[in-house]
Amino acid sequence: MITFIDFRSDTVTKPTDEMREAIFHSEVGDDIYGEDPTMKRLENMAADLLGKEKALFVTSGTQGNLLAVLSQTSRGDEVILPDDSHMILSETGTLAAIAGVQTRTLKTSKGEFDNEEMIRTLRTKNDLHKPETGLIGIENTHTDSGGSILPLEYLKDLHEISKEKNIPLHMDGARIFNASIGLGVDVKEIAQHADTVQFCLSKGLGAPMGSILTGSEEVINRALRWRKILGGATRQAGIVGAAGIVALESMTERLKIDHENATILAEGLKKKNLNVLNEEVESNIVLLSIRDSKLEMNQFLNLLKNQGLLVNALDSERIRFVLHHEISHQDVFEAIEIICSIED
Ligand code: TLP
Repeated sequence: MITFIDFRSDTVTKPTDEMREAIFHSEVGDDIYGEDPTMKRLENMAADLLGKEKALFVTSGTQGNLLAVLSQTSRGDEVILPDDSHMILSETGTLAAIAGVQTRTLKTSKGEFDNEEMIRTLRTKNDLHKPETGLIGIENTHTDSGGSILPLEYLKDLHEISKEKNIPLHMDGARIFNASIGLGVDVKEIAQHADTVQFCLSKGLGAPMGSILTGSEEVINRALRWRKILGGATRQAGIVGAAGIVALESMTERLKIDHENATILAEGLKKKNLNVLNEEVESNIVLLSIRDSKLEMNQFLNLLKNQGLLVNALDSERIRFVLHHEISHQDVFEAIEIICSIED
């Protein structure tokens, strides 16, 4: 049987033995009655880590982002997002389908808006014809540019602009811990520059499911009601919360290994003159362009798969490699050999 090295995503990671042990021993109660001690511990721990008043466990990153919009905007508002953000490209149109907001996209440079353009774009005047800007969204790390990290100075400036206009700033921080490790700063330092932050337990941190939405007590209380409306409230939630606690306690520091492996992969491919799109690897994602290959994307992916490598294509030209704790140094060297052999 072929064993695959799975670069498709960090979402494919399975719970560690320590997580399974914690799940087995977790103390649970009915979370809708507010009686699940493990879930309370996870939410308090997450709020403390991010320096926010309150945190809420949600079933997925998509749900966390949607709740951030539902609890901070009104129907008919516009939400400004990067044109290549996950909230625009890969959340099945939730903002239109459920939140009833109008999305307005702007081009970014590696996830960074042009702040001058942002100032011109925000609509706060009470003009009967125009939607009001209800929220600005950013993504950190920014997947589509290869896991780039938004600089702290940039975040500070953008948050100043949003505060001045009284428009909330939401960070889709699905991989905010990768950003924190990449910058070498506490995650609080990043989270302080957004009003709400969603992060995923189920990606590089390895938990089997769940994300966390953090923010002010007022906003998170609204999100709690919306989560119930969406059918996202659960009962003995500590069963999964227990794995989330292990993820926060023992899986954040090791992300630096994934970043190192991503750098080794990118450098290895560059050495063989393959077209790596990351100028510099900032976190755990490497993008490879096959624009100049004689092979079509499907052929390329099938050849990789036949040799034991699973990857995802972002589009017809770009392949995404995501590093995670189930991919070792040795796997990376093996992968470089396989990828290069396909282009030979
Ligand atoms: N991203 C997944 C897939 O949906 C593509 C992946 O493999 O990268 N924000 C960002 C930046 C994300 O990358 C993702 C998931 C989400 C939000 C949504 O999280 P989930 O899948 O838990 O709803």
